[in-house]
Amino acid sequence: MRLTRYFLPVLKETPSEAQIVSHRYMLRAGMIKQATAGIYSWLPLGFKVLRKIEDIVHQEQIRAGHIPMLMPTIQSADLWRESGRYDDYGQEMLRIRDRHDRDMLFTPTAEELITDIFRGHVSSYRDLPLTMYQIQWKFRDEIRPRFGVMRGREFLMKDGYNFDLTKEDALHAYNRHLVSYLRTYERMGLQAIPMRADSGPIGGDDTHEFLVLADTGESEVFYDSAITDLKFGDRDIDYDDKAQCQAVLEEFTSRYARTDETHEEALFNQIPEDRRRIARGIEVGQIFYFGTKYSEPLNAKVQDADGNEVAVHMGSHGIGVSRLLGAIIEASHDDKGIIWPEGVTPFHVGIINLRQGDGGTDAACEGLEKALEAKGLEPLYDDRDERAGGKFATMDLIGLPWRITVGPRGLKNGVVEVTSRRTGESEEMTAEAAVDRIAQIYGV
Ligand code: 5CA
Repeated sequence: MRLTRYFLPVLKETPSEAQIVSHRYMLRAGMIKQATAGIYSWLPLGFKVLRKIEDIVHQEQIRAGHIPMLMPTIQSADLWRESGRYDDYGQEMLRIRDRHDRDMLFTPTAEELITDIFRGHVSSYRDLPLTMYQIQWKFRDEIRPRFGVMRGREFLMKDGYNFDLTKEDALHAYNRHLVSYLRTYERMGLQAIPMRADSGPIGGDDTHEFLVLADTGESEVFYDSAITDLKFGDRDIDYDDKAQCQAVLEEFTSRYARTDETHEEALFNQIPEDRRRIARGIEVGQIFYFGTKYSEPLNAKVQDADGNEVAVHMGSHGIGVSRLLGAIIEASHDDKGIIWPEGVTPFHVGIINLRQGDGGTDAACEGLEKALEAKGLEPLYDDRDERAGGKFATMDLIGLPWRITVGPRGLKNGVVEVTSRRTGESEEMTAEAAVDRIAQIYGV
C-alpha cells in the first residue's frame, strides 16, 4: 500500500479528551474517530487491526471445535421477558420501539437468542455437546463510556455458548474455553491472566475473567507473582481430551489471582510476602458456567439416553475484541507511539523513502514493495514528498514492528537499513536480504 493512496489522518496534536495512552495513540494514528459518546468509526488502520484480532479469535475458536455463526444486533424484548432479564438488565440496555409499537432492544449479550435457536432445533442428547459462537457488535449504555474503545457503548465482542447434557460436560466446555483463550491472547502478544471473578448480570457460579496487567486498567487485582512466569507457548492440545484441558486449567488457576470482587485478604496473606502483588488490569475476556439458569426458564431441554427430558447445562464465554486494541497498545508502546506485536500489526513492514522523487530510491522502494507483496506480505510504503523526520515520526506513531529505510547513500553501497521498532536496532543489508529477513520474521 502506498501512503499517498491510503487514508491515514494522523493528528499532530494530542486530543485533550483522551486520558490514557491507548486512546491518545488510536486517535493520533488515525485508527478511530468518535461518532458520538462511546461510539466510534473504525478508520482504515484501526479496522485492519480489528480484523487481525478477529481472525486470531476465529482461528482459535475453530481450533477448539467451536462453530461460528451470526445473530442479529436488534432483538425482540419478548425473549428477554421470558428469561426475566428484560427488567433486570436496567439502564444499560438500549431499548427501541419499532413502528408497530413492539419493544425491541440492541443486544448487550445473546444468551436468550442462542437458547431460543437451540430449543427450536435440538431435542436429543445425541446432538450434544454443542458450542456456537459469533463475533458481533454489542451495545451497553454504560454510565461512563471512557478511554476510547476500552469502555465503549458500542463494542465488538466474541460471544460463545455451550450446550451440554451434564454438568461435567459443561465444565469441560468451560475448561476448553479457558485453554483456548490462553492461546488466543498469547498470539496477540498479550499475557492475560485468568482470575476468579464475580458473575454480574450474566449469572452463575463459576467464572474467570482474563486480565492484562496495566496501570490504566479499570479493575483492581490481587495475585501471586509466580503466575506471570506461566506461558502457554506452543502446546499441542487435544481439545476433546477432558483430562488435558483440566490439567491446563489447574496449572493456570491454582495460584491466587482475583479481582477485587472476590478478593479474600486472609488467603492472599498466605502467599509469601515478596510474591504478593496488588495491581490494575484490563478485563479482555470472561468465561461463565451457569448451568440451567437460562435453559430452565426458556425450556431448552433434550431427551437423555433414558428418555427423560432434562434442561441442558450451559455457559457463555466472551472476548472483548474491540477492547483488545486498547489493551494491546497499553501493554506495548513507548513515548513515540504504538509498538504492534507481529501477530496483529496492520502492515507487516514500513518502507521509508528518504529522497522521494529520486529515480534510484523510488525504484528501490517500488522493488521492495513488489518483492514483499510477492511473499504475501503487506508493506506500507511512505511515498509522501515529506522530510525524513516527518516520515519517521509517522512510522513510529503507527507502530509497525519493522521498517526498511532506503536512501541514496545506502544504495550507493548496495544496502538498505532494516530497523526494529521495539529495540530501535538497525542493520544494513541488501534489498534482497531485507525481504528475506522480513519474510523469515513472519514465517512466510
Ligand atoms: N455473555 C457473556 C459472555 S459471551 C458476556 O457478555 N460477558 S462480559 O459481560 O464479560 O463481556 C465479555 C467481554 O466484553 C468483557 O470481558 C470485556 O472484555 C468486553 N466488554 C464488556 N463491556 C465492554 C465495553 N463497554 N466496552 C468494550 N468492551 C467491553
